[in-house]
Amino acid sequence: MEKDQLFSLLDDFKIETPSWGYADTGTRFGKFLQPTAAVTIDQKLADAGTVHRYTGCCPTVAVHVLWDFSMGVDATATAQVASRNGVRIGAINPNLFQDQVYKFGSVASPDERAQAHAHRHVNDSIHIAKAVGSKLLSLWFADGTNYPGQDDIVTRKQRMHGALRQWHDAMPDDMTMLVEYKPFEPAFYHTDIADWGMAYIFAREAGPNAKVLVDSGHHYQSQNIEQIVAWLLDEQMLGGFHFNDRKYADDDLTLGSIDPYAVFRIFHEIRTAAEWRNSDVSQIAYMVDQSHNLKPKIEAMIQTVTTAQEMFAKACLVDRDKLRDAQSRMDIVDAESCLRDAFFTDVRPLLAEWRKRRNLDPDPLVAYRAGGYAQRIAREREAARAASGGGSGSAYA
Ligand code: AFD
Ligand code: MN
Ligand code: MN
Repeated sequence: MEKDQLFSLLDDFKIETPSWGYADTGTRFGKFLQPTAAVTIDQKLADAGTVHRYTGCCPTVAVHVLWDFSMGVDATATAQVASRNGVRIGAINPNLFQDQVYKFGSVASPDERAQAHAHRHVNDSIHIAKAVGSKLLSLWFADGTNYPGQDDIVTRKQRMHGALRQWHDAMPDDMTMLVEYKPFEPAFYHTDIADWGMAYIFAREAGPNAKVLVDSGHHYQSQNIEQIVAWLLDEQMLGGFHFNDRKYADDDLTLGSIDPYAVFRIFHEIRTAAEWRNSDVSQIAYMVDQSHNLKPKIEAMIQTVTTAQEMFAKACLVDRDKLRDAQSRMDIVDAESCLRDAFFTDVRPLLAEWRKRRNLDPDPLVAYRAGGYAQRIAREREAARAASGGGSGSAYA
């Protein structure tokens, strides 16, 4: 592949960062607070704007409605804050799992109050999306049960079908619904949207503007994620990704920190669909979904973003003419070598040149660290916490 062709593909490769990735989060065993952690949506958008300023490929920010839009606050004001930070609001994520009424689920719950609460919240979320110019309604449900017999699986399925159809039809025609799946957690026995097949059926049944969201951390260890991606691409049902990595379960490690080759193979399937089948891959929403427990949040976000660029660039370099020839000769080693040669190509010098041509520092992480942003916001946010009477969170500090 010619350098300019690669650079053009890199120009189009945009990755959305999540507002929640800049705030303090933890596990059910506790939270380790960071002095630079964002609290307000203004701080989250400032952090996201900083990541975009150094990487040049993160112009949009996914938001979580309950955490980022206080009731009664004009959503367009938040869109203006985003714009002042050089970014735009991206996917709108309703929160259908935190309120007490969701104890037995949201729309799949047998509790009609929960269903009504969820409908009100998603309709509010659609209004917010319209107000901020977002084209993506990204739905993840914690809905499920903890014990066999707790509720009827198919009755819950039907409740979910009804809600998704209703919300799909409530969206403007230029909005896309993303249906995300997750095999378990927080439900311990069954999750109502547990795998790609269920998400596919729910999206297909909801309507033409619904597609599947693949969260890379939401698969069992043995699952072949790139096969799922290839199938969804061929069915024109791949809406986008939540990028993260995991060694065992769920999704809070920086992308590629455990298995970068798996990330490369996902991008290889996307490039193959584009090059061999002329699939339109331009609308795939590449989004990060990770909430770094221990790493400094902005540094971890820059790591994930630059790793995604690196794996994508490697996948672009696969010699697919040579690959097709090797496959036609059923030469396994030659065919596999086409992928391995690309994967083991060090694309960092190419990425550095791509950045320099766009007046970006060749190494975003080094530039970010030298820029002093972390030190400044730590002082400002500590002062804000002190002024509001918020302590450090430790009994021994
Ligand atoms: C959690 C869920 C899911 C969802 C994300 C944002 O597992 O991935 O997309 O929160 O709501 O990670
Ligand atoms: Mn996710
Ligand atoms: Mn997750």
